[in-house]
Amino acid sequence: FLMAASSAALASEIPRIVSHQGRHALMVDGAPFLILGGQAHNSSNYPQALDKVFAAIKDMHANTLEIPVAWEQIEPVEGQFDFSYVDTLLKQARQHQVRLVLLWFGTWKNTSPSYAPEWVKFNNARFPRMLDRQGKPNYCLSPHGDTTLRADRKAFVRLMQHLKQVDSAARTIIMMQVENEVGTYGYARDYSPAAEQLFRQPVPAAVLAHKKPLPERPSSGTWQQVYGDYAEEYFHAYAIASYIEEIAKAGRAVYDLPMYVNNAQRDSTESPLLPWHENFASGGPTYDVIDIYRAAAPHIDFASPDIYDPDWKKFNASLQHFQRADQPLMVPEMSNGANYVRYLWLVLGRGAIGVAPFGIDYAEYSNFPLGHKASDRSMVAPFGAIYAAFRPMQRQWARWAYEGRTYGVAEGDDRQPQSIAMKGWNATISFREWQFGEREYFKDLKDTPVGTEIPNGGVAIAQTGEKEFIIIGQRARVKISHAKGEPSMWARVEQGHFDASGKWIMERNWNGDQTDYGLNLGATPTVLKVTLNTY
Ligand code: N0T
Repeated sequence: FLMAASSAALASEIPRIVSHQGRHALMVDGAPFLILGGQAHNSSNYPQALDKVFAAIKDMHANTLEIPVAWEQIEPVEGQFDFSYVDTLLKQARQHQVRLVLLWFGTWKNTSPSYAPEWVKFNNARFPRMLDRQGKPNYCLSPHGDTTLRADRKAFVRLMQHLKQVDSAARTIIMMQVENEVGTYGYARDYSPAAEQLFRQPVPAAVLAHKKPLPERPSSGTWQQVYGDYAEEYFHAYAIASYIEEIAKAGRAVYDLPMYVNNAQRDSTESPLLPWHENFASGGPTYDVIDIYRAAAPHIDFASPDIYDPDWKKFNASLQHFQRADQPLMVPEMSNGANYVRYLWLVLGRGAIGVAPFGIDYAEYSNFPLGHKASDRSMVAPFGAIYAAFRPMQRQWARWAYEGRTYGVAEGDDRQPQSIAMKGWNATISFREWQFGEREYFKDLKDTPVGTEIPNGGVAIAQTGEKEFIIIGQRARVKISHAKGEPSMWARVEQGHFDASGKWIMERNWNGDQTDYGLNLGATPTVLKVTLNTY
């Protein structure tokens, strides 16, 4: 009886982010949870559109749906709120046993006020747009508009009040994204009189504490004095982050769900890092200003990258930038293209709290060339095969990630082998190998394995013991050797899965051809429980 009572108490625990020694976990129902997510299209936030969303989410074996809630739909008339869509969404998500991450499309959706109600987006007098250097309004609402902030905050608070009322028991909603891909295209900052006045003030101490002044610059002073050519971007980031903080803080005071922001990135490999030059949305949470967001928005748990560049080096660099001791890594959007499937192994292996390809939705829309040309099952299935393998052990995986036991690789654009240094052991992952033999045995063989035309291999490894590993992957060869060079061999290589109670169920034991040339994972994502020993 006591155990039943305590697990019931745990089941209604509110989701939250926990951190320990620079690693992080998203706690859902009292235990680490791995978001195997998919994001719906932008206009699927209506009851009639949900069937096509949930059908795709189901085929994907996703455990979480990310979907917008638009300001224009919950407050179409000022002061009159309508949560009927949210209620339908919740009901269907529960029927499908899928959790929700709600995306608040408020003042900014990809920098634009398109999702703000009409009474907001066409009233420049009440809800000021940013002004350019000539004093002309541009498309983007100003982060210095107090009335805009108060109106957005009021709507968001009403939403959180409603969510608290209808979801405190079930906890179907596990996280909130506040706004979407904020920043401003084409302008470094607002040049309105209010903004000008603030730009000439000293940089706030909280910012200075997080974001170092440029070399050979004064340690305090105005934005220009401290940050030079970067001042305008940093100032605008601070303004937007502070605005978002007010919204998140007020929302969390009502219902304290984890909250985050997402980012349409700048080039993650640009070196040296150049000042903003119209090459990305200024003021958004790009990696170079995460510190400013940390300083200005303590009620935002993390900033996260939306990844739409398939370049392997850039993808890796993005993850490195956003995975930090002071915030968890999550990829709330990445392209649903076939050349991104491999990145699930990398993201999940690196210990992210979650990932969600974008456009997991059978609405007939394709954002090609960002994403897949198709919008049917053929787009979803490759992601779904991986989620299906992870899903039975998502709780274990999230815990291993929190404990720092996990590693991941995605096949590179160069198709070359990669190595992973684990505790006491090194893994080498190679791609496009035949499953039998070593390359040098068959030097003249020109054939390449079927299904490897594009880079689509990957592996994630959890080191679950001193000599024990859970290996999950596809289209890759894994070899593990002792870090200090002692001779070793496989003790056991069990293929299997975890059952609902978390018990390992062996399906077969790999040996002979299946282990003599490394562990050759095929096209179907496979889970292995591996032990090695030295002799
Ligand atoms: C994303 C999505 C949706 C040349 C694009 C990515 C989503 C938003 N924006 O389908 O609109 O709501 O967050 C912008 C990426 C631009 C990259 C251009 C590369």
